[in-house]
Amino acid sequence: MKRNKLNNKVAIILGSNNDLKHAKPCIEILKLLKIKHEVSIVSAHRTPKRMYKFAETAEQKGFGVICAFAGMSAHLAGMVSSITTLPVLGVPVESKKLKGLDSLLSMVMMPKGVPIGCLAIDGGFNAGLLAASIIGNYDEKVKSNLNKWRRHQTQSVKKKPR
Ligand code: RP5
Repeated sequence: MKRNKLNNKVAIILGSNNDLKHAKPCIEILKLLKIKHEVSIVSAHRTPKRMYKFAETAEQKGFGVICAFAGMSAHLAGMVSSITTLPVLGVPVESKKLKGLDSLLSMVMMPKGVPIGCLAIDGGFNAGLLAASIIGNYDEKVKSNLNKWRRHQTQSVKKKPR
């Protein structure tokens, strides 16, 4: 697919409106690092045609990374990755009955050939940081913001507990 601009936007897709609260930490760090992002609800099983269209057009819309939040039988990240070669970061959402173990196993055990990067259960903050690392490879401003954030984190760790 022909790229006509720098793909420096992050797409955050949610399997359900109920996943929004789990994606908040991801949105927070992307905002802090000044990374362009768009959030939308894209369900693999409830809106399969929307999911297909989203994945098929994500690259030409300028996205460089997709962060997919889903819970339970969480096939969203894998399905989207089967349609695009953009990096897809799956965030397993904590579910009520199995506490997110169902979501985690649905994502992390992708069969050979169609990979996703799987974060921890409710690992949205790290998904945002990882998205920044990927985009920082070709966007100097993002790289510099990420390095600054890392330095600040290191400096904020006290030597003595209180
Ligand atoms: C998935 O099923 C969503 O990602 C959500 O985490 C889970 C439950 O969805 P709701 O019934 O809460 O909309 O599709």
